[in-house]
Order: sequence, then structure tokens, then C-alpha cells
Amino acid sequence: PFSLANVQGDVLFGLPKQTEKFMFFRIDEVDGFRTNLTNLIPLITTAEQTKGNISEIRQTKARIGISTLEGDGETVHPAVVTVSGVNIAFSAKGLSKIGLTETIGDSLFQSGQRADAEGLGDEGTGTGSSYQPKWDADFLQEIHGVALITGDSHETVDEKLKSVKDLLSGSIKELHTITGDVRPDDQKGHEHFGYKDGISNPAVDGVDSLKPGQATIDQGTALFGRGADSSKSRPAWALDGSLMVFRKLSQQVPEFDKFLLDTAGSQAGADLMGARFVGRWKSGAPLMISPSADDAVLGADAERNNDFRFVRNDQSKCPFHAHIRKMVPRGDSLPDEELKKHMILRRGIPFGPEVSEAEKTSGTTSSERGLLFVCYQTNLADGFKLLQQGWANNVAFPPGSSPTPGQDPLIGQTKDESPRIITGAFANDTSKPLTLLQHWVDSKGGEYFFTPSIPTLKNVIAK
Ligand code: N7H
Repeated sequence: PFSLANVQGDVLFGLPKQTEKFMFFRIDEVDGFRTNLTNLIPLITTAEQTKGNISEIRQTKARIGISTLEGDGETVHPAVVTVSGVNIAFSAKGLSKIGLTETIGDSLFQSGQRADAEGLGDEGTGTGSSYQPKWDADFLQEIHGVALITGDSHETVDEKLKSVKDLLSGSIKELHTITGDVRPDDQKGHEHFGYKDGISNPAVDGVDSLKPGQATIDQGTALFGRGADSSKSRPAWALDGSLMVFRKLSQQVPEFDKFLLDTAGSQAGADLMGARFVGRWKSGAPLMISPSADDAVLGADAERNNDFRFVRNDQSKCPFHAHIRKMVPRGDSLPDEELKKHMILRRGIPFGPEVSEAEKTSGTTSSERGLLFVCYQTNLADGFKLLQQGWANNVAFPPGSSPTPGQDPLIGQTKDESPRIITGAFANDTSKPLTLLQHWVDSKGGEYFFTPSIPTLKNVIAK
């Protein structure tokens, strides 16, 4: 029977986090690793524990009068609740190193993300098997696994990471560790362009309660062997696992702000154009409900901020190209039942420092920042890969939109960084084209991972 105690916490709820470290590793000594893993398993945070942690954080915050953030798990206010989480996941190469050679039945996972770089539109040179993506060297080497460590402070996370490394020592080589941080003060819960993130994730059938406007997805879209996925042929050890996509996406924030201001001519115009790119204002308020001005009360209201649908072939309120419309075109031409098969559970966190005064003034990035993008699904071709390649990069998506929308202005990619033409950017003339000479989000690499169930970790991988 299905139990939250069998699933890793980040998959179903998102580990609560103020900060998060991703420790990428290579398995050097297989037997030693499998033995060490036995001792690590008690540290792994289950979905059941995560659910408990989130409710404890919410209760504590309510008691001391701190507003809670809905959405992607729960950010932890430092010094409110000391909490940390640990999850672990393996690449296809990692699984085969351990000896799990039976394939999980997802060919994209099997080949790894590097093989997808060209198709995804990640900048690079060459073609086909000689494609060289401009990725960080860290992601061009063979990665076997990743440990996710979350917590309320760097201190808590560093201490936990040390325990994890001590337990695995001698059997792995730490390749590199990346730190993500929730942004400070009033930017908490907002990504680096300034837009509130983590508002809209689907509810998993039988797991989550529903908010107005939220879609419910089949359990099998999130977990192997459940719901509709139970009819697929999978190895027994896949049950209650999920596929995790990791992507390091750098964001050029001062350049983005400068482009909007230069193009729109005023701050108010820039704010509107930026909101049109996203489909939401910085507060999170959706354009479909508040098309001409931000509404902070609406943005903060989880009962209303996700309760809308787009109107087919109508972009008077929200452009076809808007990021949230490209990613979840609810109400557009795809039937809801079809759309639900393409929903992902997003668990990202921003990385890098706040924009400095010097960067603001010059309109040029000097310190790298962006999003450590993480999402879960059971089918990469129906999930992340389709969303990035088939929808964000596809100038004609959503189908039946006229005039042609162009790419998602935020995450749409062309591997040669060529100019992109979009329509719908100007509220007063939605057919007027706009040429985007630059990209403001660049992929620095990543990998596809399998996040096993707790029983699989215990009984199959550890020994
Ligand atoms: Fe996106 N952003 O700040 O513009 N995203 N995203 N994303 N995204 C969303 O509704 C952003 C990326 C999705 O259900 C919001 O929760 C940035 C990738 C999906 O209506 C904002 C980056 C992919 C949704 C951003 C980035 C997606 C979504 C609104 C990269 C998949 C839910 C907040 C640096 C391939 C849509 C919210 C829905 C929402 C931003 C990446 C997918 C503000 C900056 C790579 C499915």
C-alpha cells in the first residue's frame, strides 16, 4: 500500500528550506558505498516527516505572527524552527555503477542530460554527438549521484552535510557542492528577476489538499508504479521513486531590467512588460485577474492567486508567450486531462548574491546568480524535456495562437543565441513584434537523477 513514509520528502512536498546544498558525487568504491548507505538511511527525510515539519513550521509562524508562504514546500524563517532535510538521488550511470542495470524505462534518463543539451537549446558548438554545450566543467564530468541538504541556516546545513560526508567517506568522491539561498527580506520566495515563485504546483492525487485553481495530477505522474504508471513495465525497485531534473540556470538580472526600461521607456511600462513576459506581476498577482496593475493583496492570497484560466486565442490580458502560459496553458487548446500528464513538481531555489549597486548602475552582471532548477516527474519526455524544448522553445506554442507568439522570453533557448522575435509584449498593440537580442537565462548544465523510495534504498541499494 502507498505510504508517505516510503517516499523521499522533496518529491511530494518539497523539503523546507532557507538554504540548500547539492553535493554531487562519484561512487569510487561500490561495496563500501552500499554499506555506508545503510548508515545514511536514518538521515534521509521521508515525505511523512516533511509533512510534519511543514505543519510545525506553519504553526510556529502563526503563533509568533510571521506570515507563511504557500507553494513550494515552506521556507523556514531562520531561528524560528531548526530543521534540516536530506535526500539522495542517482544518475543512470550511478545506478549502473551500483549494479542496477535493469533500465527504468525512460530513455532520456538513461542517456543523461548532457545528451539532451543540444535539443534543449543549451548554448554550444558543433552538432549531434560532437555537440559541446557551454556548460560549467562541473557538469561535463561523470556524476553518479547527488545529496540534497536543506535547512533553516547555513550552520544547520553545513553540519548536516558534514555528517553525510562522514558517513559516505572512503566510498565516494565529492565532485562539487552548490549552495542555493532563499532571497532576503521582502524578496523571500521571489526569484532573482523579482517575481514571486513557487505559487503554482499541481496537487498529487490522494496526497495534497486542493487550492482554488489548482490541478490534481495522477499519482503516476509523480511516482513510479502508482496510478496510471502502475500499468507500465518497470523494475520492482522503481516503485515510489521519481525522476529529478537538476539544472543550473544563470540569470542576467541587471541586463533584463535595463532591457525592459530601455524598451518600455518608463518604470511603469517596464513593470508591465516584465509582468507580460511572466504572466504574473512581481507580487505573484496573475495578469488574467489583474491585467493592468500589480495587486499585492491578490498576489499574497493563496485562495485567489492561482484561480484563473487563459482564454483560447485571446491575449488581451496575458500574452501567449508568457512563461506561465507556455508552461501550463490551462484553458488553451490542450484538454485538461492531456495537460495534466505534462505537469511537473517544481522544487528550485535561487543561488548567488543580490544585485549590487554597481551592477544596477552599469546594467551588467558581474557576480553569477540564478536558479537551481529542480523538478520531479516520472516521464522526462512528457515533463521537463517537453516543457523546455517542445513548449518554451517552440515559437508556435500554444497551438492555435495568432499571431505567432514566439519563444518564452524568459527561458526559451536557441543554441546559437540568435535573436528571438515575440509578439504580445506590448499591451496596447499585441500584434506588434519585439526582437530580443539577448537571453537572460542561460543553462550552465545539470543532470537527470532517479530519487528512489526508502524501501529501495534500504533493501536494494544498501547492503
Ligand atoms: Fe518557471 N520566473 O521568475 O519568471 N516560473 N522559471 N520554469 N515555471 C514560474 O506560478 C522562472 C523554469 C514552470 O502552474 C513563475 O509558481 C525563472 C523552467 C512551471 O501556472 C515564475 C526560471 C521550467 C510553472 C517563474 C524558470 C519552468 C512556472 C510563477 C529560470 C520548465 C508553473 C510562479 C531561471 C522547463 C506555471 C508560480 C503554472 C512558474 C520564473 C525556469 C516551469 C515567476 C526565472 C526551466 C511549470
